[in-house]
Amino acid sequence: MLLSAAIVAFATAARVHALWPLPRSLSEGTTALRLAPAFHITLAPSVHGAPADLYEAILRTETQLWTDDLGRLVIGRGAGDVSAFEAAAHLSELTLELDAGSTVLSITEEAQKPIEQRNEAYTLSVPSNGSAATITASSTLGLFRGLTTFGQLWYEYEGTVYAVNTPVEIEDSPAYPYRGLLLDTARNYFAVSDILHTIDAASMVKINEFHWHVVDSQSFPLEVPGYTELAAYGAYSPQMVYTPSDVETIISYAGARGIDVLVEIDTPGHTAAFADAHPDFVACNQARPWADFAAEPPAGQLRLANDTVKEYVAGLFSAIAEMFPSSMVSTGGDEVNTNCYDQDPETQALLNATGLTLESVYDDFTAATHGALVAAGKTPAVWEEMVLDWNLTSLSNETIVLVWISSDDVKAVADKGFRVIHAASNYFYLDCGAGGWVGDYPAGNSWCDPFKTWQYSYTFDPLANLTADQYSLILGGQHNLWTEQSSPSNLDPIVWPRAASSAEVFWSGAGGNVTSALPRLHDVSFRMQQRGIHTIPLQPYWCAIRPD
Ligand code: CP6
Repeated sequence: MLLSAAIVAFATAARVHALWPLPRSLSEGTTALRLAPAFHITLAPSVHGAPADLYEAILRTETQLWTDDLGRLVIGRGAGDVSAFEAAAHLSELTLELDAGSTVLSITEEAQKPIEQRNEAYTLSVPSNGSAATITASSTLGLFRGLTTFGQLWYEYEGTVYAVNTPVEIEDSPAYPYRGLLLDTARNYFAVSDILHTIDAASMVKINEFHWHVVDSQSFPLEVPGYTELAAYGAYSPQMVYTPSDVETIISYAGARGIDVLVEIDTPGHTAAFADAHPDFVACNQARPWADFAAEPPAGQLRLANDTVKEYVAGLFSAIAEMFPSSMVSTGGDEVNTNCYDQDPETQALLNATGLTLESVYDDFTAATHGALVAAGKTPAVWEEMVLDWNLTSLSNETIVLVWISSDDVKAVADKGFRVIHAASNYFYLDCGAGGWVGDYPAGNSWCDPFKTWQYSYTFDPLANLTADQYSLILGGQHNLWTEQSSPSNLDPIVWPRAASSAEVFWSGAGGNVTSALPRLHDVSFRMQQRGIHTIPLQPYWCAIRPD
């Protein structure tokens, strides 16, 4: 009797394990295993001189194993039998091992490597008889991804920690090297703690890039050494500023969790906030009606025909390159409004005096900003208009292009030979971020209506419409939170767990099945809640704990 009860409970539980993103190769059994009270994670001699961030990740994992209480999913609605788990073999050790010949760098250093050099692959083996589990990889970043997966195997119930699906054999590596999340901190301000909290959640689903859209027309909350007047005048308040030390905190917190920070200083559009410190730098500053000059109020774009402005902005990017260790920096380039420059007497006077076109001064401006980045060893990233709407010869083939207007535009960007990040509004916008203006009523915002469910982005095919020789141009993708109508109040619920859907698409590849993903996503959501992330429910609780 006891045996059959145990089998029922384990079979039930095996279907709700919380692996997310799904490993690329997974074999699992139906035997329960119990974590020994003295369980600990050890390092093989190959991980000599292990970096501090790996030790910290081990300690966090050890703690979370005992504190993530997902027991209700196993025991849910009284279907399980706790005593059956208590008879299981005890696991007392997990060993982390680096492949022979691997260099031991920190997780942070590995995560900040150029995108094509990152190595996130690992194998994980958990025998069912209680002998040591192992994670092997050829980088500490791979070991870290393996630790994240290992943590997802366990459920805690009243002080006892169980896995329900051993033996487990996993061989895993991402389908795409870039799996991001964009947060806009310019429309509404987010405290450093909100950002760290979001990084914690992102790391749980193996997101590896925090795309920080830090400044925009409404505010300039970034204190940049040598350019401190921009935040001094352009931030919402002296409290709503990210200091260099805040930035370091965010970068190192993210790095230790396998996440690189791609900062964006959006130029030459979306720059009205520069005018607070430098009114002479900005064309059509606060011009009305704003909709004639900009996508959002307040209007204002950098006077890119002016050499002083161009050199200032190039210098700003050099300073940004020093602040951020990532190999990539975004210069923006979206939604540049031509009318703003057509109506700006200074820009028109400069164009008339030199005989240059707007397009060619935009080219010079880009050559200067991207030149500053390349001189600092960075790869520029831009929004799609830079390659599709403007005929800029200054864009090098190395430039990484983020597609936002529509996923249909990916093909055209790839046809030009550029590498692409999927960020399209028709799949990956978490809200109608550009909405909220009085004039939008009652039309709504056609860009990103309707609300995108996790199922919708989950069924996205990153390679749709492309030829096989273009596949390698697709670096990955990201969900995006623009924050015209978001703040710390709704940050967690608007992002989580929906952003986990793209994290799985770009780790596991296309073709995921929403029906089998649903119980796993319930578990992601519950595990996030255990760690203080206020996720939205996917369904009534009844569905999440239902034993069938
Ligand atoms: N801000 C910036 C935005 C948007 C973009 N850039 C945006 C545009 C349309 C929608 C949502 C957001 N708010 N700087 C486009 C990349 Cl629907």
